[in-house]
Amino acid sequence: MSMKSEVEQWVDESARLTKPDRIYWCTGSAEEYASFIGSMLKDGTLIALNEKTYPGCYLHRSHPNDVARTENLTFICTKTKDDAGPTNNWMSPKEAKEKVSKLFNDSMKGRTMYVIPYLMGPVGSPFSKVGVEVTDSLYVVANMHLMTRVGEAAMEHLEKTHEFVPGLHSLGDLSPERRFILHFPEEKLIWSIGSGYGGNALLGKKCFALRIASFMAHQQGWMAEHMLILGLQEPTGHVTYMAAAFPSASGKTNLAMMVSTLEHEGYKILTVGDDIAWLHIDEEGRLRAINPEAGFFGVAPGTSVKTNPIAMRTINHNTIFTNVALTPDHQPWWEGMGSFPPQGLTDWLGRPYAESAEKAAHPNSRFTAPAKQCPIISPHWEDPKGVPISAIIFGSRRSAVVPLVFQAYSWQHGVFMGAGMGAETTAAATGAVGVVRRDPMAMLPFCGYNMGDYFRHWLEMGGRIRKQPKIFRVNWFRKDKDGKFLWPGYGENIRVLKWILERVRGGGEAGETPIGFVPSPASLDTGGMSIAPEALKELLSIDKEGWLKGTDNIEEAFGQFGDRLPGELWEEHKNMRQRLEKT
Ligand code: SAT
Ligand code: MN
Repeated sequence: MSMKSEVEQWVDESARLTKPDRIYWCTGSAEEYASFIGSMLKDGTLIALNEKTYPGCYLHRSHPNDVARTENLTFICTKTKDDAGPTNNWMSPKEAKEKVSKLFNDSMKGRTMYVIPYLMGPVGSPFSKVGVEVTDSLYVVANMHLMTRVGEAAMEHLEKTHEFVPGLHSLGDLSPERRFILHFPEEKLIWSIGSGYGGNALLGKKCFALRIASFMAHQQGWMAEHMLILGLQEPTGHVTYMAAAFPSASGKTNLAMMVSTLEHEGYKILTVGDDIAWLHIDEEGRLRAINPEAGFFGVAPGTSVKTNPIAMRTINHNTIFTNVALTPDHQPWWEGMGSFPPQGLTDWLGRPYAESAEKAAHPNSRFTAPAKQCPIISPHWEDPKGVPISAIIFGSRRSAVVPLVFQAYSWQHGVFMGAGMGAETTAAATGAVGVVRRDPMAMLPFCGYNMGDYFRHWLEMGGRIRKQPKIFRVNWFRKDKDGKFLWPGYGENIRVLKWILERVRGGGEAGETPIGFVPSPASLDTGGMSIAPEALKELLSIDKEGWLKGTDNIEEAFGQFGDRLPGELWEEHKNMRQRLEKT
């Protein structure tokens, strides 16, 4: 059977279940996109933005109960619960299908089913993979157009690789009671119903490119990670690539598009990706990364000409905004955009904005924009081979304890550092914000299998990589006792990347501490920036009590995995505690 007919067969099967009135096969063309936008403008799904200042831009207001990923309704449906592991919600494949097929039954009656063949990864790359999403949401289709490569590119890749990941999506009735995001990694299948929001509904993103892909990567000897990819260009013109894992809504897009404050010295950033990296080992034993996505689905609030001018230039044309506020002259507006809320502002719910009210834009409001619009996109962002990675960075929001930057002693120590990472929660998922939880490698909500096995996979990959990237931990978010950020962040983060670059080269000064190599204040290039010496000292200080408490939290988190946690990580844990107790 041809691959086309295999896809057709699965589409037929999905249609028998959901009973759409019509089936439409997406081609991915610009005309198709324009006609979908036209229908959504007509039925009110989209509002056109100011044609002069935001040409080709639209606003979508999602259902008020459907504004973020819902981790409590997200399941990994492996045959055994142990294979999903203690950090994932689990349902048996049989139970999941029985329960949720009832919800899919007739769910597309009166609607059109759109079939979206899409490619994750550059055209012609041996690492790219095909997905086919069927959905009854035109908003999802339009976003997939921006975030992936839809149509011909996918079908051609499919004929060569004979493999696709099917994803069935329906809005259902948008009720959280009947919302399920299900992954069947063993059969490489995704089912999602009851949500139209980003990570729940654009199935190429978190569902495929992270949860299903991480499972495949474990089987096949590569890695799918929640990482941005950037190139750091230095005065000689040489570019060093780094991959950095941060939880959602913790500044990955800002870091990936940073305008360096050392640009006058010749240090600048090139963007390869802002959210996901697929990493493979090449013939020379180097780790190489591709960005599987073709667009950015970034957090709007806090994005401004000051914090991320590159994003502002990326998203002022051909962009879909979701749940931002609207000015009377139809421009998007959000908190932290750098202007006061204008008179006559409409909030994300479509109500007149009152100063007294909560936020005008939802804290997790988003922009969807094509990556090729980014003014500093790397010339290699679509290189089929990917870019060679010299440094891996783990970061998260931590208002205390964790220094600005430090380096792991070894790959194994770096895996321990990532595995034990604590992070303050954000608005990207429903639930409390600002609570510290363990978020290993920023993958807690995205690992499609037992995280104990995932840590083992990281260790094994390290053994196979001959030219190992150096591993670092960063924290831009440490605060002083008055609750003020100690580090200015944004473009000044280049100074931290510069130290990382020096360390990669075998230079850069650092002291051995219980937690790793920490730079002395003098070894960070702070020339021309205003930072108080005391602030810098505090940023690089080791809070012994805080770290000892952290090791207790890590012990508890590791304990959940029982004998699936690699002994090497317990060893690292023991060593760190001993080093801390000795100081
Ligand atoms: O999950 S999304 O892809 O919608 C965004 C995020 O939370 O990282
Ligand atoms: Mn993300």
